[in-house]
Amino acid sequence: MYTQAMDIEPQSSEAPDAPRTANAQQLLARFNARIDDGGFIEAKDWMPEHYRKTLVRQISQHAHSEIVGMLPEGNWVTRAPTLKRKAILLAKIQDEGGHGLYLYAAAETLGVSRDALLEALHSGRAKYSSIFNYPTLNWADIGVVGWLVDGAAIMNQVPLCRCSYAPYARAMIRICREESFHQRQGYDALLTMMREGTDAQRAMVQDAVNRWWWPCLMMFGPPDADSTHSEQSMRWGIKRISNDDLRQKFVDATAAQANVLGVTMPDPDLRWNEARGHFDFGPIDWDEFWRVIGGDGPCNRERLSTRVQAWEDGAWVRDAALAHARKQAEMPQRAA
Ligand code: FAQ
Repeated sequence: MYTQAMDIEPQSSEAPDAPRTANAQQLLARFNARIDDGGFIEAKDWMPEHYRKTLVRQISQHAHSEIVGMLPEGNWVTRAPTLKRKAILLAKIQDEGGHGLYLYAAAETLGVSRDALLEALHSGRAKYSSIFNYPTLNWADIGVVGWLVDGAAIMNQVPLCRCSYAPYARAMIRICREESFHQRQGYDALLTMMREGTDAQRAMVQDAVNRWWWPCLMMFGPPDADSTHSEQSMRWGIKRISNDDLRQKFVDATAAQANVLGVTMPDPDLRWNEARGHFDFGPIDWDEFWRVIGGDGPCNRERLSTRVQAWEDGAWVRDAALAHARKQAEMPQRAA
């Protein structure tokens, strides 16, 4: 059920991945040379079909993650503790919606329609980030989503600003700037609770960290040895840093921030390893990860049904926009 074999027509029957003609060989050689030089591929350039499908899969999953990612935070708009926090949260959620739009637009440059992408999400064929299948139980969860979830997202997304597919790379530049604000506002909210809050509020922060830490480490994807797409995506310059290396960078960065905050990560094995120059950390429960991305996480069904409901509720807007476009198209004919 949860696979993403996008049903996309090949771009050109004359240019399959395994080049059969001299012309196709030339196109592939030019594409490979540009990738090897660290150059960018634009939407109008020839590309192997597998490269295009890989990008559609990754970019659309990323777009879906942004819009599904609005849901756990949306629950807290009416319950934010102050006007300032409410205004920040509203702005952040709006940014995530914007990120979804940039990314759907980037995916569309690869010749797939937004309707097809959304249909794949709504039918359960498309994936979105595992992290958004966990619930936000208290206000500290919103701070932790900013600090750790956005923090993990930035770690993964900064290298994507150099992705070989230029429309994706360009979208990522703006997204990363905004994610950096998101991470800071989360950390700031937690710092306020830890420094100015009550013991009960400090306990809420620790509880939220305990629940989110391991799922955040899973955001980077399976270990390199079990990653289906990494090798090819790295060869093509879509991914620049491997899942495990990004996870390690994230652990190193956040372990130090946890000390300043005064919280403890729920991992007895987390400690600095002088010889490696990195933090060691304990084993990740990969069974949980595969269960969640297979559709059986704590909130998968709720998240998907909320998105489907939003799509159905918006039908009248799409109908009205189409009716308006038809009317506009008929106008010159009427005048004639
Ligand atoms: N969740 O071979 P790999 C955000 C799947 S945005 C679900 O290693 P790949 C902003 C993977 O698709 C967060 N599925 O895959 C925000 C594949 O299955 P498939 C989203 C996952 O593509 C913050 C299979 O496992 N960011 O948070 C996950 O080379 C706060 C094998 O894996 C992006 O999407 C996962 N965590 O590497 C919004 C960044 N990991 O497709 C609101 C762009 C793996 O064959 C509030 N994406 N899978 O059926 C990427 O960098 C990559 O796609 C990875 C996975 C690193 C996620």
